[in-house]
Amino acid sequence: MWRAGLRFARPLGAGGAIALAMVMAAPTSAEPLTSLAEPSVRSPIARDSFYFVMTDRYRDGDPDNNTGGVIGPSSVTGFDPSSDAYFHGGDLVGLTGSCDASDPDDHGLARIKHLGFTAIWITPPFVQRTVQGDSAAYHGYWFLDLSRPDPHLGDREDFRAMVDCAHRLGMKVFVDVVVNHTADVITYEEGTSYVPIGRVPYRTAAGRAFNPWSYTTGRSFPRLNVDRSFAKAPRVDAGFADAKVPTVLNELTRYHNRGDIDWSSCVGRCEMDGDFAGLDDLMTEDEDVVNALAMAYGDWIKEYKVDGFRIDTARHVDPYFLGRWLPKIDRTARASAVPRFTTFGEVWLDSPAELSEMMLDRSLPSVLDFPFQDAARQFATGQASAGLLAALFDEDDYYTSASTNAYGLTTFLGNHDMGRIGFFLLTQSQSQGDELTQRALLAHDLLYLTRGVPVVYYGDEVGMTGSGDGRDRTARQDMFSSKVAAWQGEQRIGGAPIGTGSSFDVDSPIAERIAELSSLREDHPALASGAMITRLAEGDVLAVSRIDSVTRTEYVVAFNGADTAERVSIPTSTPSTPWTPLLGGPPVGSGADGTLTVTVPARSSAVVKAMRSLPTPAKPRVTLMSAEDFVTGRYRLEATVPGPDPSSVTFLIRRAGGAWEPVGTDDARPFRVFVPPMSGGPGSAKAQIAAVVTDSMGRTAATRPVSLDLTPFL
Ligand SMILES: [Ca+2]
Ligand SMILES: [Ca+2]
Ligand SMILES: [Ca+2]
Repeated sequence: MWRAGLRFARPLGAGGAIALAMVMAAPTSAEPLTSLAEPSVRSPIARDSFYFVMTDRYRDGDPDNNTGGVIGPSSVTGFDPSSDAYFHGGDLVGLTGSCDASDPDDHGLARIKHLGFTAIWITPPFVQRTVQGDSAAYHGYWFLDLSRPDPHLGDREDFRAMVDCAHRLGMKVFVDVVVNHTADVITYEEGTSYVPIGRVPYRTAAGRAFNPWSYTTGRSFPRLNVDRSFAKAPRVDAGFADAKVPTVLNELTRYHNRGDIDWSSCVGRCEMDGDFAGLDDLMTEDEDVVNALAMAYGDWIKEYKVDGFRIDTARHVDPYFLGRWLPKIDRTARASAVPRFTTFGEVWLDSPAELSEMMLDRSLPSVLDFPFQDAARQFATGQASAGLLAALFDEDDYYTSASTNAYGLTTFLGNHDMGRIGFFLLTQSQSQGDELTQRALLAHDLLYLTRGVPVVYYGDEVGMTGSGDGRDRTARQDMFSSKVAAWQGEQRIGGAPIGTGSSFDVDSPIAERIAELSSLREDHPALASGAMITRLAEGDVLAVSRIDSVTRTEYVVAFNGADTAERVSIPTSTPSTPWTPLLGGPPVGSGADGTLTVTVPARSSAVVKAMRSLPTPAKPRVTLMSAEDFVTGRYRLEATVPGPDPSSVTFLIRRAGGAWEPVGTDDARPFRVFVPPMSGGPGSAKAQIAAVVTDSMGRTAATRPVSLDLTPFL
C-alpha cells in the first residue's frame, strides 16, 4: 500500500485525525457573504495534455551537431549512440520536424500534435558539462551555461524555430529548469561526506556563525569567504573556473559546500544544503543567486515566449527560494506578454498532505502528482483495488487554496527516473499479450479521465517497456532507430520488439487510445477539468462523475481493474435519464433515485454522458464545522450541503481586524479546505469563518460567521 511510505512530519494525535473542537453554524442567509462566492479555480493548464520528451532521444534532424561541435573520443564529445549513458544525436531541428500538420510523414511536433497533445515538456536544453564520470549530459540536468542551448541540441535559432512551430500548431512549450544545482565542477579535498550545520556552521567572511535562512526576507546576504565560510574547502576542476553563465555562479561562495546528501540517513535540512550526487548545490538563500537565476531563466520567456517551466528537484531548494524566485519569473512573463505562464515542480513525495505543502507554503502553482502515479500504477497492474484510488482522491482537498487545487496537478504514469508504465505493467501485472495491452489502455484512461493534467512520457505511446531495473538510463530509449543492443530486443506492449527499426513507423493501440482520449477531453471539457466526484470504489471498480457546470451535464467514468467484467450500481445526480456511451459499453439509463447500473468489461473503462441536464435542486443550504487535522497541523473546515446537487462551497475567513478573504472553493464532496494555524501576539489567532454554497443553478446561501481560534495545536 502506498500509505506505508508516508513520513509524517508531525506525530499523529491519539487515534489519528479526531475532531476536538467543533463549531456549528446555523444555515441562515447572510447577504454580504454570498457575494463572495467564487468558482473553483482552474490552472491555466487544466485542460492541457503534455508530451514529455527527452530531446536527445527523440529525433536526429542534424547529424552535424551530434558531437556538440568538438572532435575526439566519446569521453570528450559525449556522443555514443550505442551506449545508454551518452548523447544519441536527437536535437531541436529533429523535434521540430517539417511543422506541417497535413504531412502524415512528419515525425516532429506535427506528429505530437496529431496524438492530441496540447503541450510539450522538454528536458533542460541548456549548455551542459558534456561528460561527468561514466555518463554524458544527454538528459540536460547538468547545466553550465543558461544563456543558450547545448550545442548537441542546436543553437538559439533552432530553439526559436521549435517554439514558434509549437505555437503555430497550437501547442505550449514547457522548459525543464534546474534551480537547485549546476553541473558538478566543484570538489572538496576533504571528500564528499555531508557535514551537518550543527557540527560546522556557515560563517561570514568576518568569521561570525550564521544561518542562511535568516537572510531570506530582504536582509542583505552576508559576504562570504571561500576559505572561511564553509564546512568544506571547495576547489574547481581545471578548465571550468569561468565555465558557468550567469557568471556570478562561477564564484565558489555561491554554493553550500558541505558534501553530498546521504540518502540513507538524510531527513530535513541536509536535503536542501547537500549536493545531489556531487552536483554543485546552489546557495539559493543568497539574493544574488535568486536574481541571477530569475534573469537567466526569465530570458527564455522574454526571448522565445515559452509557456511555462517544470522545476527540477524543487524539494531540494531552501523553503523560501520559490517564494522569492517565482514572482520575479511571473513578472517577466507578464511583461513578455505570456500572461498564462505557469510552472509545476518536481517534488518526489508520496503523501498528498506533505506534497500539498509545497504548493500552499512554498508558492508552487502545481506539482507532479507522485501519489497519483503510485496509486494508478498499482490499480492498472492489478495490485491494488479501487479503494486505493478513492483514498488518494479523498485527500485532494489538501491542495485547495484560493489559487490552487488538485485539478492543476500534473499527473503521470511513469517517467525518465522511476521507469516507464510499460515496465511496471510488464513486471508487476499478471497479464500478457492482449490482456497486457488492455491494462496499458486502462492506465492511460485513468490518466486522461480523472482530475489533473496528463503527462505522457515519450515512447510510452508505442509501448516501450525497459530492461534491467527499468529506471533512469534504462528508461530513456530512442524513438529513432537505436544502436543500443538491449533496447532493440525489449518487449513492446501492443507490438513486437523494435529491433533496428524506427518507433515512428509503429502503429500502436496505445497511441490510438491516447489520440481518442485527447479528442474526448477536447469534445467534452468536463472530462478534462470538470468537477470530479468519487461515486464508487467497489472491489476493482472505481467510478467518478465529471460535471460540466456550464451545460449542467453529468458524465460518469468507470474503471475496472479486474480480470472479469464487473456490474456495478453507481449513484449519480441525474435521475431517470438515458446516458449515451462515449467509450466502451452500451447505452444505459439511471433510475428514479439516480442510480446507474453499468457493466464494465475486464481491464477497461466506460464513459457515459447524461442525455438530460441536472434536475433543478431544492433551495441551497449549508452548514459548517471545523476540526483539527492532525496530519497537517492545519484546521479543517468542512461544509455539509444536503441533497444530490453537485454544488460548490467557498470557504471564507476573516482574521483579526481584517476583511473577509476566500480560503478556497471546493466543488466535490466532502467539501473541505485546510487553514494554517496562526501564531503571534495575544489575540492574533482569533478568526471568523463562514461558508457559501453555490448550487448548479448558480443560487447561493451562506452560513452565519462563527468564531474560530487558530492557535497552533501540534
Ligand atoms: Ca543531431
Ligand atoms: Ca539545495
Ligand atoms: Ca472535496
